[in-house]
Amino acid sequence: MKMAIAKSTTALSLSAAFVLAAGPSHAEKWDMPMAYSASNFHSETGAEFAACITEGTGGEIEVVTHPGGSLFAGDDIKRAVQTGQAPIGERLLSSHQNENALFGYDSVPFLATSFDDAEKLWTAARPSLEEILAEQNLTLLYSVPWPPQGLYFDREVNSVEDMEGIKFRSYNNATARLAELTGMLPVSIEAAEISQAFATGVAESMISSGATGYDRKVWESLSHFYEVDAWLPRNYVFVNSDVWDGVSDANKEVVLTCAETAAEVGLQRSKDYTQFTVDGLREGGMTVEPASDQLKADLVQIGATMSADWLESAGDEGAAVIDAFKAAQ
Ligand code: PCA
Repeated sequence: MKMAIAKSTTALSLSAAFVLAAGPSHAEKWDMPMAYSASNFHSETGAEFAACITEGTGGEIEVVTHPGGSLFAGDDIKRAVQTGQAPIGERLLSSHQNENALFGYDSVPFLATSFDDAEKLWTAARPSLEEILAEQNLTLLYSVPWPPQGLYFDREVNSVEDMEGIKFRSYNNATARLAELTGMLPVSIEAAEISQAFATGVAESMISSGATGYDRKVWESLSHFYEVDAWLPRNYVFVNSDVWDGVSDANKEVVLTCAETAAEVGLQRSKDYTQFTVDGLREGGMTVEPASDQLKADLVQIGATMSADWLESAGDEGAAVIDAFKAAQ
């Protein structure tokens, strides 16, 4: 019996070796750095996208995802792909707002506060963003929104006055500006690091989705989540344009089809996870409720300032995006 098993194992490994040796002649491995935890819905969608390409190209392009900032930290992913250190990657689009204001189009407070509007705004902004990315040697493949952004605190907060002096975790320019305008103290921290930042008191609050709070179990340190629906920022997946140019037409078709599916599946997941994760925060012991009327009114005022700031920095191109979005409503 033992012999038979040993024999068949050898036969198996031999045939596996044969398959490998006889595999596609132009096989390429694409490492795909991602910033968010493996269990996050963007990462799950990315893993399916990767498998779709590997399967669809018959292994000619094998995409391997590296979630949680394990290959490159979130902030380094775009540069890594631009310079060819990684062929493909995923990043939060608005984290590039300091390079070009247009990247922050999705973090303008109260401009698009529902999934439908976020898609319309994305459709309006996409051509300009693709152009900017192309100039940076990057080709956009797909993009998926995060759920609506709400405010997390380690205490009850009913007005902007209550926020004075609170340490606020920011993830892009807009969130840092929000902290400034509300009298809070911004500290920039990647999602992968926030559990520790909250546990050690480096940060005491943030604006983010229910999904990120749930992923990072923030109820261990924070107590309140206010559903503000300020905006729906997006992640995007992009490939180095030189690498992309080298892909055969047939494989490009596979990648683009997988990308289209990922965008649809990711959007649906984002919608489904909105309620699921907000319920999860509640189950974790947090108080989850809409912002008070006072807080809402205060935030609308701050939002108006931030919108004006953004329009000023994004110029004509930014104004054209807003016009196209309004026309689509
Ligand atoms: N989660 C990401 C960005 C937006 C979101 O909902 C984060 O907090 O880093």
